[in-house]
Amino acid sequence: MRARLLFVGDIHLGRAPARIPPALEDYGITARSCGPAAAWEHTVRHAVREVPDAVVLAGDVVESDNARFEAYRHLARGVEQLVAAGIAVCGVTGNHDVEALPRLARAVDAFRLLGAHGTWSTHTITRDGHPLLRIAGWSFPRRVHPDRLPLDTFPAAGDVPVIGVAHCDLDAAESPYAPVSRHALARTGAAGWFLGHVHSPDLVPGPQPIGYLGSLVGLDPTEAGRRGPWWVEVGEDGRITRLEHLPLAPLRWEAIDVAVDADLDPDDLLDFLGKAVRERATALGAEELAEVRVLGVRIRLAGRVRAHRRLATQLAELTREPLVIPLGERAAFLDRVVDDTAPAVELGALAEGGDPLALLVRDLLALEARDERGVELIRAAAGRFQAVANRPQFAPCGTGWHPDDEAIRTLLLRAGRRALESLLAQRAAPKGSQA
Ligand SMILES: [Mn+2]
Repeated sequence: MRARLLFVGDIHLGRAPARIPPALEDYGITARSCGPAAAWEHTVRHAVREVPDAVVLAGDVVESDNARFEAYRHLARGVEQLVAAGIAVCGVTGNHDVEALPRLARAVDAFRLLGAHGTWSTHTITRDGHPLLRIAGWSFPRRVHPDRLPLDTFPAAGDVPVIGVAHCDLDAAESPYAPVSRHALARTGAAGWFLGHVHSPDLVPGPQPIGYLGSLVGLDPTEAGRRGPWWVEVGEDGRITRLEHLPLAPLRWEAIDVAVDADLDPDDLLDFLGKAVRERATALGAEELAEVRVLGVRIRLAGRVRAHRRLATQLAELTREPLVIPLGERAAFLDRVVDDTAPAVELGALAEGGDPLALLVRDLLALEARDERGVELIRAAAGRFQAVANRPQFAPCGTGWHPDDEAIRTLLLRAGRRALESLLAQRAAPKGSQA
């Protein structure tokens, strides 16, 4: 084998993961203790145990150039531990750490900053003085870089194979963050490309892996699924022979879709949600969760429920405070429960006539069927949403709100079903037959 490497994506040391409930403190867990610093510690510990030829950082290692001193100290200490274990450490800057990472390189002698000033440079893995593999990196020279990643100067493979590392925006030509196409990266002839910037990991094993390493730990509920560094092995033929995503993050986010039975009793909701979380933990398995201290879960409930109205009330009641669910030596919490359930009524029968209920039902059916009328409703709503989002008082919020058609459809269905139930309840009130 030519080389064993550990690649690390966006760490963002100095940022605390969002939405960690204070109630977890009873389990000894805080946003800080399960965040980037802890994920970095797990990564360093793993590397010291396995002793790869190099640990390679793909940028956005620290959250910002003026990140608290503590973030910088965590980073420097980890690098020193790696170097003391005989492991080379190199990396490139991302858009978040254009100054902080070069500062680290000046302070910690053994840390090799690759691609300073936007010019490619390489770290060479050697054995008995012979070069075996080069890691070629490019660093963000400034916080934004609307020009393409400069591949025309990429140091292509010569005597030994090359692996590329950069912080960049794949297949997003208009991006201000060093845009580059996957195709252009493939043409460099590198054995693989390991990238920072986008926080969803998307590398897959193959003859020439190219993709994002992802965040080292999920920084908010949208960063769901496995998180951690990537173990990479390069064979004698210069090809990548092993590519493995190691689940070393102490915090893991999961998004779960749960189909609800029509007979669900809202009084059993707490047990029902707890069961869904425990089932997910079991499905993930002990190995996948070995390093996970806390599991943050979003649940989406779907299906038709007879006691739908009571379910909605119960849900609002239950989720006022985040629910913490003990899971052996770790804890899970419900970050949010999204209620996409619908009342168990036969809509077709209610669609006749010209009363408000029938009009509403016809719109709901149109949205469900995504027919011409449904599309028209989505278009109309999109215009209304946009008008609100464009109001000047929302300008400080930044890039604006641009929901896609499917998101608008979901919002309309949710609101429409709620209105439907209110109308049904009013109609049925004298008989008291509605849940
Ligand atoms: Mn990042």
